[in-house]
Amino acid sequence: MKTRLTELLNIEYPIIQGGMAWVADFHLAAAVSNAGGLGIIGSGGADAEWVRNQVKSCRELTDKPFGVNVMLMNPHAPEIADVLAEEKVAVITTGAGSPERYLKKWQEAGIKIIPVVASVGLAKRMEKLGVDAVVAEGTESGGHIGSTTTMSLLPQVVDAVKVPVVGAGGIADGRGMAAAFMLGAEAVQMGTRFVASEEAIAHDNYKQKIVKASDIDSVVTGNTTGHPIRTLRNKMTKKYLQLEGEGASFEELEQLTLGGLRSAVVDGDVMNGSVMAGQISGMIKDVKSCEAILRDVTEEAERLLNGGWKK
Ligand code: TUI
Repeated sequence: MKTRLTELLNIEYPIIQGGMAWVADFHLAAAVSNAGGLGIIGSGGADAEWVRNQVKSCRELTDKPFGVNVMLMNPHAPEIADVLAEEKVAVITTGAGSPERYLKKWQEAGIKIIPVVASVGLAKRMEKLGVDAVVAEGTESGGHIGSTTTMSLLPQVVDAVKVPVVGAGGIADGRGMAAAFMLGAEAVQMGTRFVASEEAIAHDNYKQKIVKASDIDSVVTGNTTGHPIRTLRNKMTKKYLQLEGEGASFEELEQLTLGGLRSAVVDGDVMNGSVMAGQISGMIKDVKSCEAILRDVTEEAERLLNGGWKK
């Protein structure tokens, strides 16, 4: 499947792996890139030295292009931005904010920049500043989310910008990929599907929580604090939503989630931790290799897009 994005990124499959904090380290990024997609190291709340070491380790495992995601709410983001320019990584994706202040530096370093956006407004602003593509991420996604669904957001972003658009949020198989292409996407970004992969370093409890999830098992916490986060339902979300309903303060709510992603991903505490995952979790029924994910998703999408949906 050749698109402007497979050309731009020099990849075989038009599939980008989401830059998930704690889960997407160099092991996952290298596995996805080696299998022909674009692997991404998720820098989350890490510091600049961690990021530099991850980039170096990833380069030892793959000669293929890979990227780094910068979570813009991270207080270390300015130093990480410098490290990525120094290291001249192939691609940067950004999330949870506008990367405006870093764009010039990254462009001068020859880095391809693909901000994740949750609105048409930010997509247009990014295009004006010369980014290479945008990821239009719907509210079906796990983690930090906007409010518009992929089905509504993606075609509106496609209509608003000329740069290639990556569809994300609620995509985990060839049907989702084909649907995104029908809406005008030239690649897809998948997160949750790659958490449930053999190569992801997430604790097995985390992977099994996704595999066992049903369609209605994800919830959004933080609607009242202005930082909505989608996670899988557990003891923590029950308490959080109860407190939120009672009008608890930001500080009180934050206390419940502090370090929660780490404890779920690293320690496997999926009862009290933050199990960030998308709405499509209910459709994911197995843990398989990144290579199998990329191949199965693309093969199914190609068949459907070539008229294979007809009975
Ligand atoms: O960034 C994400 N998803 C994430 S980041 C993350 S790490 C985290 N951990 C704890 C608390 C908070 C975050 C987990 N999941 N997705 C990309 C994304 N970006 N989704 C939505 C946005 C977004 C939202 C508003 C981007 C820009 C924006 O407004 C910026 C502006 O200035 O208009």
